[in-house]
Amino acid sequence: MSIENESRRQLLKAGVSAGLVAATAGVPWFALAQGETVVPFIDVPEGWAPGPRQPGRTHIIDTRQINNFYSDDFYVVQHYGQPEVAAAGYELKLTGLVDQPLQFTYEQLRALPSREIDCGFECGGNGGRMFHGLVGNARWRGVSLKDLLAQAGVQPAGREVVFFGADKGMETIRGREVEKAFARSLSLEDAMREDNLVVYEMNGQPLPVHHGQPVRLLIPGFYGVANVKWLTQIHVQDTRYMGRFMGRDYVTLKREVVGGEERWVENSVARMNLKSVIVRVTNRGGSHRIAGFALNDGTPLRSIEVKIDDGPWQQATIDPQSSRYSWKPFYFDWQGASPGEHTIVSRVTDINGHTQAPAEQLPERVSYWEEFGQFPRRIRIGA
Ligand SMILES: Nc1nc2c(c(=O)[nH]1)N[C@H]1C(S)=C(S)[C@@H](COP(=O)(O)O)O[C@H]1N2
Ligand SMILES: [Mo]
Repeated sequence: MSIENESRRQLLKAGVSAGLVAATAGVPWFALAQGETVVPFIDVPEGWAPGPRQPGRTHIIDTRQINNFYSDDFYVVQHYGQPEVAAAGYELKLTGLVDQPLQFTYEQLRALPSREIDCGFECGGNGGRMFHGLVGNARWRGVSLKDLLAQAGVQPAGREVVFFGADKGMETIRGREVEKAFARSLSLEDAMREDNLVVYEMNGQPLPVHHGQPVRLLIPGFYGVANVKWLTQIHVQDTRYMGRFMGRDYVTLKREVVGGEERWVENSVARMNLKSVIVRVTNRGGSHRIAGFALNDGTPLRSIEVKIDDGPWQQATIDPQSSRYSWKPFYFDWQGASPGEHTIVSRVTDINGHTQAPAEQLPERVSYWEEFGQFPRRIRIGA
């Protein structure tokens, strides 16, 4: 079975109905056809360009330029710089409330049974101000986190699993300057999910420095912040981990009704919200192709739809390479577009009937984390 057929099968299994998956596998919208031209967005300021990736820096991708299901250009975010952690001499420690603390060298990890998974994610801080460019999709290879934890034997008291990176920075906490490593945690239940991997390969290559060389965590369906890069220690404990990136940063603040009471609710950024964005419009002679991608926590999708001006919602086609945790590229062919300015927007619905809402209908959101409302785009069709 070809990779395309295999992922089409997985997508169907994941609940995306056959009619929504393009019949011709492997013909997504990424590569421009002969004579196909890009229609510029008028909501992108003239000259706006995020620029190339640079060592040690945040890297926003230009979502108009997405040209591959597997990102050649994958966003980069880190908070304490990019440490150089060589594979030679690397060690992953598994400590805490386990029967048998474990240590693995890079070679030992690579010798364990491994799995590949297609997984896309975005930064919890991704949003319209960078045209949703803190995003990427890749094929990852690594070993099962669950198997590592099982091998160590989590003791009954173990509740929380903390993942530490090799990168460290100074933090001022209640007036005291202390050195802290980047870390994130998961409940034991979340940590034991089948698809979580400790990965060492990305798109068939060893992880590059900026994506966590030599080893990182991959929690499919979660925002990027969960995927601890330069992973050196996994620690099982019986209390909640309260570090900066769990308890202070990457925390949303929303006005919500809690059991009948209106309250301001703070949440640690975790599972990705259901989201789609349009990133490109092209002129294909007879018609215009509106293209974008959707992301979510892995819940199977029911549909992705596109609306033009005040028209009806119309069914888009989902790239058949899509699978449960990958991004889901989509396109809609717009016939008879009239010259002039238009507003176009997409929305995604999952099998539970949850639909991506217009931003105005979402709860009041004070922080910029988790921007997942509908994202209308403006374009001008030439005469
Ligand atoms: N060790 C470490 N891991 C980290 C971070 C970090 O600062 N240090 N940043 C996190 C955040 S906020 C994001 S969005 C993703 C980005 O992953 P990428 O750079 O591979 O795209 O890495 C996560 N893992
Ligand atoms: Mo992030």
